[in-house]
Amino acid sequence: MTTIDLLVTGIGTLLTPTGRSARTGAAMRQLLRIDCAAVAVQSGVITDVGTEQEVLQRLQGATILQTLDLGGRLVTPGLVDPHTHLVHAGSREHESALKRAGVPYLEILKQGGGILSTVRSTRGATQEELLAQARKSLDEMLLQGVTTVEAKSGYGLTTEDEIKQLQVAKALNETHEIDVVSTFMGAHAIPPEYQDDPDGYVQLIIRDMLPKVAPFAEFCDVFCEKGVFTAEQSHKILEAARTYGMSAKIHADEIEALGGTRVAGQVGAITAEHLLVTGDEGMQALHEGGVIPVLLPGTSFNLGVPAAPARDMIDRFDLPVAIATDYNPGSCPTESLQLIMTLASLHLKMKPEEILTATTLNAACALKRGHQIGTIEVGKIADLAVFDAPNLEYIPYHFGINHTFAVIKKGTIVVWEKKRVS
Ligand code: IZC
Ligand code: ZN
Repeated sequence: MTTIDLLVTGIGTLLTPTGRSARTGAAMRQLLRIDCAAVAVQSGVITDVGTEQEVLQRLQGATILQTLDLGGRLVTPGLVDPHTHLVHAGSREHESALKRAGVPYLEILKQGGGILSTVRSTRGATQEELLAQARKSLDEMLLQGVTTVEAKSGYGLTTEDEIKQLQVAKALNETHEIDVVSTFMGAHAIPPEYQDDPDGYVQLIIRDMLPKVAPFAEFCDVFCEKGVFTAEQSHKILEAARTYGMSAKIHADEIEALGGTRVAGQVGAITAEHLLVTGDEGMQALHEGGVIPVLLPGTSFNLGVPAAPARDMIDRFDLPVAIATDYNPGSCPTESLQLIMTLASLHLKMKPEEILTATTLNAACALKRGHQIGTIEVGKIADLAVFDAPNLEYIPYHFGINHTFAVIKKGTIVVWEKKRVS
């Protein structure tokens, strides 16, 4: 006889993209909508989805261990945040006055601040301190309905300190409700010790870091940017990372377009991220390379620069856009994916359905997890976000507050009435 661990009923409206691969262009707007829905879960996996009537009919005779009535609320897949710099020490509010005075992001970095300021704090922190700070951020994210997060290293910039960050991400993945996916980003800045020998640092990454971090990281990312890593250096690092089994990601075209989108295609990168100044040629390269653009509208908002050309990516280049917070202590100090959804609406001009796909299925595919999460379908992991909102459009529209009422992670209720219950 069938045993159902959790039967979720009273779903006013269930909204989800469908499938296992990223939705491109106009298909980003195609959602499955079921009113008066129910979802059945067994061992953390979705075993049935449909109208409440259909599901109850199919479950006749089954043993149902727990029923949860959502009182007519809106349900989507658990949100996925596919670009964060989660593990770090300290913060950078002391640079706010410089920014207000018009000193550009790359100039602050050149003067030894920015990323390098966070590198100093992170090198000086213990694993316990890093863990405590990152855990607080994950707690915030979970309350917002986020069930999977990517975490990049890149504030250590020595083999030992990069491993320290990655070990913290691993420990969080093992102990926190949120799934944490690790990316090695030793190529985030040139450390002070290599200021006069950037190629020497690239060699250190390739020869020493990559083999040692490989067991801790699924992805390798490079900040391809003026004064940071060139397209050629990025290409070398990402090619080498692939030989250690890491998939490629690249920070491309954040401030200047150096050809990172081309590199993404050449190395078979899963994603290219930021893309604030990407032109037609870059978008074509992403299209031809099958690369997912991960857009970060919180960063352009906070840096006071124009947002990424999301409409061109969706309408003209048929790309599968994903969006993320870019949570980090400098260019985007927020854990709030719901604020980012608002910015995606206001600045990227994305439609509510596109925003949902970009923060669920496409974000899951940006982490190579489209077969496991990102939609509410039979066979996928039961990660659900429950919103106190009359409709999907309301979530980005009514901004600056948390609309998440409940969160179900792997079939377990972890947030209820906006509070942690796990
Ligand atoms: O700490 O500034 N862009 N890396 C590349 C960042 C932003 C994070 C930071
Ligand atoms: Zn980033």
